[in-house]
Amino acid sequence: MQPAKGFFLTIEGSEGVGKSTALKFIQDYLTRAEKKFIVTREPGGTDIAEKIRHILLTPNAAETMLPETELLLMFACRMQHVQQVILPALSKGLWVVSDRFVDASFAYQGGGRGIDISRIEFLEKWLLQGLKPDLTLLLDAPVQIGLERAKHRGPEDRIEQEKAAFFEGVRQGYLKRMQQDKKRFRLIDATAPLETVQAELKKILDDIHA
Ligand code: Z5A
Repeated sequence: MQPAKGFFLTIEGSEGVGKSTALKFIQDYLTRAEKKFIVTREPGGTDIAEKIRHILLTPNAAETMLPETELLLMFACRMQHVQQVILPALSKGLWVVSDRFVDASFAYQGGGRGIDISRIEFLEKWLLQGLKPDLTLLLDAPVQIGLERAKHRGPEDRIEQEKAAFFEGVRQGYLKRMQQDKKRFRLIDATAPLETVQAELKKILDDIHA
């Protein structure tokens, strides 16, 4: 499943680290650079995947979603997303910029929920068959800073309602995943002022672009 063309860029990080803000910056950069690109997200990115996203993120007082259900639904979304959106775009030579991808399952369902990593690796191997982002930007900040920033948004979704300990597991899950694939990841200090974060993003993009 390894496409020959295009560039696959993913943005990851725990709650409130500034992914959406970074994504907007990257989008503006690529537009100015006259790159052909699409911006997409997980969970979501296709009609079916967006419907599953709704199930995943809507709080449900009547029934608790099991961690395994959550993991499998994340991969169900991903399968649709990869086949319907990511691979076709990469094969046309486009940049694909995705707000989260498979690393989020290792961080949230692995680090956060405590699902054995080998189970997630099995799904990754089976369903993605070697597809990996060319570059993953990991925005990292201590959990309290992220939660503080996220406070100022609207009502919390089902996963956002989790406690700080869950997000600490998520953060550690991301850092562990990065250690296993250092060449693919770029760690960005999300506690830095916005201008510093954006200057770093610009430098990374300039380097790819060069
Ligand atoms: N999930 C999962 O569990 N497993 C999976 O496999 C996948 C996903 C793929 C949906 O993700 C949920 O699905 C998510 C993970 C889970 N659950 N959670 N939590 P999402 O990406 O749609 O939602 P999100 O994580 O809640 O991200 P977000 O809403 O996009 O937040 P953000 O992008 O990180 O933050 P932001 O809105 O850009 O920034 C927050 C605030 O901080 C905002 O006011 C900014 O102006 C401010 N900000 C940003 N940067 C800075 C700096 N540098 N300094 C100061 N202030 C800043």
